[in-house]
Amino acid sequence: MPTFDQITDVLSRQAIELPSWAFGNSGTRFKVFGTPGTPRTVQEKIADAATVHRFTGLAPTVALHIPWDAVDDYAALRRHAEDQGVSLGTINSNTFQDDIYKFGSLTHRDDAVRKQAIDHHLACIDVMDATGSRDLKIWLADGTNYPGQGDLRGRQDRLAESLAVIYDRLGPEQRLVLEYKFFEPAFYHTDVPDWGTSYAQVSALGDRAMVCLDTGHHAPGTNIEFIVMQLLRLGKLGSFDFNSRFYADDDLIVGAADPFQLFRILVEVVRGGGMEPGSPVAFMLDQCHNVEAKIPGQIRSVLNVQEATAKALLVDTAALARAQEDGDVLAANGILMDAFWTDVRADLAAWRETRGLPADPMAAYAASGYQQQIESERVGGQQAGWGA
Ligand code: PSV
Ligand code: MN
Ligand code: MN
Repeated sequence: MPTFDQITDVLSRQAIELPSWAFGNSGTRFKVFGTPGTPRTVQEKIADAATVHRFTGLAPTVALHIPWDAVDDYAALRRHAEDQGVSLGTINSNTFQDDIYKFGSLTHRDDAVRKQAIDHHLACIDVMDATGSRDLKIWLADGTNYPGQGDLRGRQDRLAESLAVIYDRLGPEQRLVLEYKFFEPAFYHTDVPDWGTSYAQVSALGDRAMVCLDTGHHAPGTNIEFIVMQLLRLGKLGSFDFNSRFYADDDLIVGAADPFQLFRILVEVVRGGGMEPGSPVAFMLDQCHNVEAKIPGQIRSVLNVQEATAKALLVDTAALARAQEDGDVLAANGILMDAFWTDVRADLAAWRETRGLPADPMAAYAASGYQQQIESERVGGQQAGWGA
């Protein structure tokens, strides 16, 4: 097994993007609980995200959601982020909350609605130009509830046409990532339900269109690490939305529900070159903190990813390859499990200190007074955007 010192180079390159919406109030269709200290503006969301980065060194960028985070002056917002020590990251489009999109957006049979949805994405690329963002992330709520409600084939063809217009507008350094989700809000069919559909659509566009894999967007029992392997093998894994789930798209803290699954995913990321310098894979969180404190929730999340990554890097790959070649099933499985069961927490804590970071970022945040300060300064925080 490699020593901890042998994996710190890779660990020091790790960057996990935070979603602005994780800092807003969120909930379910039953109730949105207000949390003291919740940001009132996008500037305050960025300040909270920058706080997570200050305590962990793991989260140098913040994803925005348009129009939830819309401002008049994106160049000024970019400067605000940089002043706080972070950059603006992925721009997320939103064609799922307006009445006009009731029957679809980029797939809509009415050209006028489709044009409005396309124009929204073009406006998002204008935002990216001003913020310096590389990625446009598209998740669509498009789908139908009843067999016969829509022409599945026609919707897929229109999706391809709409995406081509959007892709054409990207700058040479910009990318489009298309996220899939097997159901919800549509319950019969979803227009981008799985990695294969996303892969087919982005492959038709070009090199700078890739798949976004949200860990919460699969049917129970799906072997997600297999999908990770396949997309890396095909050179089309653009980004992760990390979260964890017990039932559906729960958006809980990554690594909370199934740390072993997170480890297995990261083993395939490492195996497929996803942690190497210049890798196209972007790591993001897509979570909501409905009942727990938001900033510590994000700190815990990025630490969970770091811990699982360390374990994945500790796999003795030479011994594993030998055991696989020998057909030694139990030895091979044992080698993987040895890495998973290795407790890396003390090594990570000591290593953080050598980098000028707190050994225990959760405790350091709790002792910092930041939470008390925002709770006294901020009154009337924002909702994340849905769940009311
Ligand atoms: C909806 O399922 C969703 O959670 C997708 O995962 C998106 O990434 C996110 O919303 C933000 O649009
Ligand atoms: Mn997502
Ligand atoms: Mn989701």
